[in-house]
Amino acid sequence: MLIDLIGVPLDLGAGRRGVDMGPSAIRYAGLRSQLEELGHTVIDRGNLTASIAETLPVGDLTLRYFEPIRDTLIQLASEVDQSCSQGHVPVVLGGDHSLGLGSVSGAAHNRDIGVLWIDAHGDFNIPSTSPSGNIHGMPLAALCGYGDERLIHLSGQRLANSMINPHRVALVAVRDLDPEERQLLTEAGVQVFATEYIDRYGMYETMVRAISVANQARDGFYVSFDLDVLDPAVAPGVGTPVPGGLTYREAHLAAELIAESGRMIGLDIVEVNPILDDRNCTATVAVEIALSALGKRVWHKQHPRTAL
Ligand code: EXY
Ligand code: MN
Ligand code: MN
Repeated sequence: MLIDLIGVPLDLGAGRRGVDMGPSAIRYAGLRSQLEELGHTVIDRGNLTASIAETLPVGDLTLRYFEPIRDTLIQLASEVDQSCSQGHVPVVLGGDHSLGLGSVSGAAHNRDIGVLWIDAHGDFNIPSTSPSGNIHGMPLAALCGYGDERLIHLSGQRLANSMINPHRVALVAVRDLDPEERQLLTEAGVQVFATEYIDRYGMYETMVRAISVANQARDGFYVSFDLDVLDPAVAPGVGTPVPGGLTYREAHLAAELIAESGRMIGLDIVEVNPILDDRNCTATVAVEIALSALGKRVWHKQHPRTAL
């Protein structure tokens, strides 16, 4: 596989500083060398430019830092689109989750894709339902056509063909939704696999179903993985931790099943916050999960009883 690493040192979409250092932390944890050991060819495309909060006005309080975020997301969409067009797999290192609007828009440009959004949160707010005005709580809604026009049409024409069909979106391991965000998810028809679903049916069954939702799209699916989906005991270095998250093994099983499907066209690894982390352990887990999603196995290359 040809893998493009794209760093996005952006934290303007989050409520607290620090995730802008995520790309460095993830690189430092050895992503590139371990991907190469797996046999992949890796091109590190460096970091995109992102502004820093101290130099900017917040702007509209219901869509905080919209303009500088948009500037970064337009760059990102174009990089991801290019990477996919070349038949490469873009791996986007965040950065706050507002970047998912750019990466998935780029992957979806003139392509029919589904989305696996693996996150403690729904990221399905619109400005009028958001309790914070933070754009990292809104990207999935915007991708599905909900919310402020400025977010939905990031750069007008160029991304006009990038809308995601919400029926091809699976939200996995969510456990913190705002009341109106919940209503919007229902209205849109997103398939929500909340933590209680995982408790009942297990991670294997949950992922088989979630993948089958995203996999209905013609050109495969994009995976946007927010580290706060893990339990804070495993991944403490995130800005918005929520108790009751995935175990280390559940997250790996999810990643392994994604790899086995052979249909992932790109991957985001977001919300790693080195300031809040414990000796870079969250970035280290992020790297391990990315490796599993890109084919790393302890032993079985293809488990005999898995048919996806
Ligand atoms: N739902 C809350 C909000 O919209 O402000 C929290 C969103 C956190 C989003 C995180 C990173 O996935
Ligand atoms: Mn998120
Ligand atoms: Mn989250």
